[in-house]
Amino acid sequence: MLRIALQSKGRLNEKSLSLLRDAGIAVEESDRRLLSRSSNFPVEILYLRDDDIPQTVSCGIADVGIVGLNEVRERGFEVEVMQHLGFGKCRLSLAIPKDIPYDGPEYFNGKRIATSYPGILGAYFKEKNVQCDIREIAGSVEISPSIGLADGIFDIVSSGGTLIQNGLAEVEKVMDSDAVLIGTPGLPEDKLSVVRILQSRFTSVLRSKGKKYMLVNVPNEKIDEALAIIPSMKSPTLLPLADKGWSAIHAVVDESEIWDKADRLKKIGAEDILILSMEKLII
Ligand code: PRT
Ligand code: ZN
Repeated sequence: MLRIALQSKGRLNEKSLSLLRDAGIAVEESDRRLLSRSSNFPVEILYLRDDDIPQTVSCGIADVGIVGLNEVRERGFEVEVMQHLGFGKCRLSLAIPKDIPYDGPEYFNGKRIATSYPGILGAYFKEKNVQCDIREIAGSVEISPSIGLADGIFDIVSSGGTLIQNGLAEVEKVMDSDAVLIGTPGLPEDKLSVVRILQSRFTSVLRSKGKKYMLVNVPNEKIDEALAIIPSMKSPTLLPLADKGWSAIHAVVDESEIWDKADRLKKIGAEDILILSMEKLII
């Protein structure tokens, strides 16, 4: 039985559960006790605050966990980062009041910076050889400059809206973060084999995101041109139609490119372009 730690509530909770469900692992919504077992896969889920996940995984109380890379780096516990999961994307940045001129990290020498991430910030300033007064605070970091508690902040930024609302400008990005799958270093082989299945299912789920299945009928003499427009993951499927002289191409394409490809295919004489949702892409 593999034990996986997830955030109990908060920004990563719902997406972590969705990822497990999309990977075919039954997790009961109503069953949000501290520890619950999947009915169809050998995992049990331990629900924790995200702050506690790196340590719990590092010492082996949970075998794996899903948490923001920022928390992993801040806590500094020894864990293996096994897979980037692509959700919970954000960055950790330094920001100062927007009207103050900024000329590089040396600006922060002698300044007071409020943050909930003193570990990451301390390491960054050490590398830049900047001496700064780091003030650790637990929440509402973004209001610290306006109430005179700090000269700047170091915090999570996603859209940037919170900084703008508080009259701050982002001046240095220190790290990018997303949700990651972490594991206890040196997991035994029986657990690793379950982790590998989990990772391969996650990869399939992540690969199918933003993809569509395209079917298009083309005159045979235009097949080469059509194939150049729809490069596929592997070679696209080509099937003859009952109507001689025509073939159907089936291919997986990025959703963002659908309209552009459809317009170009129509221009070369393609017809009946059908776009279907793709639920899974198992490789
Ligand atoms: O209760 P628990 O301790 O488990 O949760 P938490 O309150 O500590 O964390 P939570 O749930 O807020 O965030 C969990 C993780 O989500 C973070 O550690 C990041 O890895 C990730 N994440 C992604 C974010 C954001 N985006 C985000 N925008 N975490 C926080 N924010 C906050 C940020 O602190 C700031 O206040 O959103 C604001 C900025 O957003 P924008 O869009 O205005 O720039
Ligand atoms: Zn937290």
